[in-house]
Amino acid sequence: MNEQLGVLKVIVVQGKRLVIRDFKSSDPYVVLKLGNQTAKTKVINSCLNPVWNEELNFTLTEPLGVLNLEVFDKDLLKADDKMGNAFINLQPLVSAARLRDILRVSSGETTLRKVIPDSENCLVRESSINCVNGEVVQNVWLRLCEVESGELELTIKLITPVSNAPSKSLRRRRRKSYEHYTMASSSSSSMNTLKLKAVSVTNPNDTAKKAETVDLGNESDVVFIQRLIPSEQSWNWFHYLDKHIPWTRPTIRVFGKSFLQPRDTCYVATPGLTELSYSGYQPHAYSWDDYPPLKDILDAVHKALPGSSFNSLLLNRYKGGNDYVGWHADDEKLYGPTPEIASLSFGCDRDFVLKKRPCKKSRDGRDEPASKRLKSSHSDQHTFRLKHGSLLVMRGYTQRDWIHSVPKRAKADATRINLTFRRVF
Ligand SMILES: O=C(O)CCC(=O)C(=O)O
Repeated sequence: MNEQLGVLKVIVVQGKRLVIRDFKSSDPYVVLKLGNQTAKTKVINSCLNPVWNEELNFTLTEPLGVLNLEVFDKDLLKADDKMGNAFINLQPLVSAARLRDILRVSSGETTLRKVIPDSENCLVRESSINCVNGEVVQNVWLRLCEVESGELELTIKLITPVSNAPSKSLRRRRRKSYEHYTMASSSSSSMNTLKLKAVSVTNPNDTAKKAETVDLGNESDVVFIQRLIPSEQSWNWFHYLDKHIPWTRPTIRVFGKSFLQPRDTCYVATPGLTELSYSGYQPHAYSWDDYPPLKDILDAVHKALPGSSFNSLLLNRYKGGNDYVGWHADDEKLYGPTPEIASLSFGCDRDFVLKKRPCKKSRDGRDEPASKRLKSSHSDQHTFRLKHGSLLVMRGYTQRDWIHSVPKRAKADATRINLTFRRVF
């Protein structure tokens, strides 16, 4: 279940140099989206530099991801025209709020951190996150994408209670956090500035403590680490992958029929390995060097699983709850009889379901007679909630004896990216 964190207030202040979509001007309005919540400003007629100064509110739930916005030109007789879009990752705001609590800042104005333009946002220029009388506030100018020109000014306020005596859940969250801040404080009479250096540390001992092993019987098991990668790092990787990976949605063949695969995909492998092929589709193998952050992600997975040495990676992107992967096993010969498959998830939570194969295969791979088939029972199925930054590892004979799926989920309305690391022999 989502945990409520407070309120996000977004003031849509103004737009500049918006594009012309009607004869000489446009009638712009802004749509903001946070997870499954949407809010709109009013329409301002015939204006390319509109001033809205309109406040739109959202409920905060965890994980808090990205605020997306789109600008439209209102039309009466046809569909509204697009005037560009932009996004901003809210994680820096969340870590600034955490810092406000640690420092117990509740009055005056203090600069908590700076955010620079990068792949995490559409910032036109650097912006600071301040604590203003206890509220965490960021003023930003965002450049509109997929359009010739246009910028939008927003003031984003994170309203969460300032806790001098941190709540149980905050203490828990702090304990869980792997981020350590080093601070040097310099102050002026009206404003304090804290210089922050965020260092992300994955402590292997902590990781080991959080690992939960589910014994599936017959030399198969699953290891599950709910949060291997800290949230902010996970969002950085999510946005990099979402933007830079050459996603494709191939046509595959299942039971003799052609289908569009119900998710985007990409394959990365060390050169010279046996080629992967599934459901009549042979993906092109990109190199690890094509997308260098993949090597950092691979290192993090290797660190968490001592002794592992993965050399290939299948990436899947689920653009919403209608995207899914049906029942299957990763039992291709190129992975050997007892593959270790490590599955790392970013973005929207999704269920991962494992169930015992309806027909048990014997050790040498032949199907046993129908009389010996296992009856399906409740204990023959396990569901794992794969959260942002989680790692699930299937080991032993899991691919021979079990099948898995990520089913459709109407409520999963945001994007999820999953990386399955494998070793090809
Ligand atoms: O998205 C997931 O969690 C599972 C992906 C999967 O089953 C696969 O790549 O074989």
